[in-house]
Amino acid sequence: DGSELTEIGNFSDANYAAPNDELFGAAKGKNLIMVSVESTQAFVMNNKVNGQEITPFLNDFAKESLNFTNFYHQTGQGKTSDAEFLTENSLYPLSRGAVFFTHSGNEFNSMAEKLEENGYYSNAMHANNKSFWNRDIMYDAIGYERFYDVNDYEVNEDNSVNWGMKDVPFFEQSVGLMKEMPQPFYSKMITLTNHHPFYYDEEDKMIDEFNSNSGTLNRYFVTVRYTDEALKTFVEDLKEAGLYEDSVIVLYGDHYGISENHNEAMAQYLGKEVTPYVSAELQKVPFMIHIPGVDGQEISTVGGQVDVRPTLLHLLGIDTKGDVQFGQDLLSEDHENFAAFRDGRFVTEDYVYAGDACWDKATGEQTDATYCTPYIEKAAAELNYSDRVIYGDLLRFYDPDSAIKEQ
Ligand code: GP9
Ligand code: MN
Repeated sequence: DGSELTEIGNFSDANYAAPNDELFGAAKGKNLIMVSVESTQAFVMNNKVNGQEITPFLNDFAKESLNFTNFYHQTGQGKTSDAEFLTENSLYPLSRGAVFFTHSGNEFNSMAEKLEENGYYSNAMHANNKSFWNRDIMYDAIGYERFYDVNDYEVNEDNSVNWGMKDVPFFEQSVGLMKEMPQPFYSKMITLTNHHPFYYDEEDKMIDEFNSNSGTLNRYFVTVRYTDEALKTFVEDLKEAGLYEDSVIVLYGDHYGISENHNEAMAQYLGKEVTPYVSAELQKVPFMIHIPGVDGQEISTVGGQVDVRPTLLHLLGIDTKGDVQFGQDLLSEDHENFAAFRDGRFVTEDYVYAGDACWDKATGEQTDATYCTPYIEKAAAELNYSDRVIYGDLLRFYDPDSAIKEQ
């Protein structure tokens, strides 16, 4: 009931990290373009395969952005949809199944809704069947005013590969749609080409495959490189359309592309054994925020997708105090270095908890379990409170003007 929300609201309020004075509102009034970059892990950045750069565009763009270099995905079985859920709501996804399917009738207090209250036209853009991941239903609960799905794009055999429309034409046509949108707008976009099994057209191959016993990993580099190029053309198109200077561009990797089934090939690529520690570190995904007129900066705070909502809203000058959320503004001085994975693993400033062991980040070796012990409870508490919000549909009791806000 409502009192359960009060208890959880108190937990959430105690967790609130006040905005950074300098950066609060640094992007006020700008369009927000957030791209969920399919299956892109952080290890490909500033890295090469066969001597060739894998993400030349991202590497450059990161330098002009607030670039978060210790940022982890926190998804479960709901994959892309879990990443969407995390970033919109600052709630964790579920330990089993996809919350997009199981709780699409719930009420939420999404970033999209908050932006609408602040005059934004909110929409999602993804050139796939609208019912994939139950998006057509869940997007109503999240509150997007419009979902530009496959039917809003011109998709044909020539501009498709693997799962569907290629990223380059997707971005190109999306900019065409953006030109017609009322401003400021919030567009959440989802790429598709760099998706397992990472099939590509020969004409889109810009670097050579890796050479290991995993065709999946071998091809992955080629499709990541393609998506990197697509992002480059996207930014060029935004400039041409006159939208670039008025828009904040946010890129995040949704989840891993290379599962542990490919550890042997991954070890060959990395040149080291994939221990539970390395495996956890491989869950880092890119996260960068480009704000016109704001200098690039590397931010090494440990965080995850649950932190995206408060971070972005604060940059846009919208406070999140009193909101029921489990993330913290990554730019806040009060942000705690912490990222809980959905499966109980976690990362702190100095330690990684994985494979039921505590690992010292300084050495990459196992260390005394007691260093991790206090955080085991913290991770469990956050996940548990978040689960209760979802299972009890507790946000139906949330009233932004109620006492919860004042506590
Ligand atoms: C499908 C796309 C892929 O529309 O978002 O989903 P995934 O398999 O990565 O969860
Ligand atoms: Mn995905």
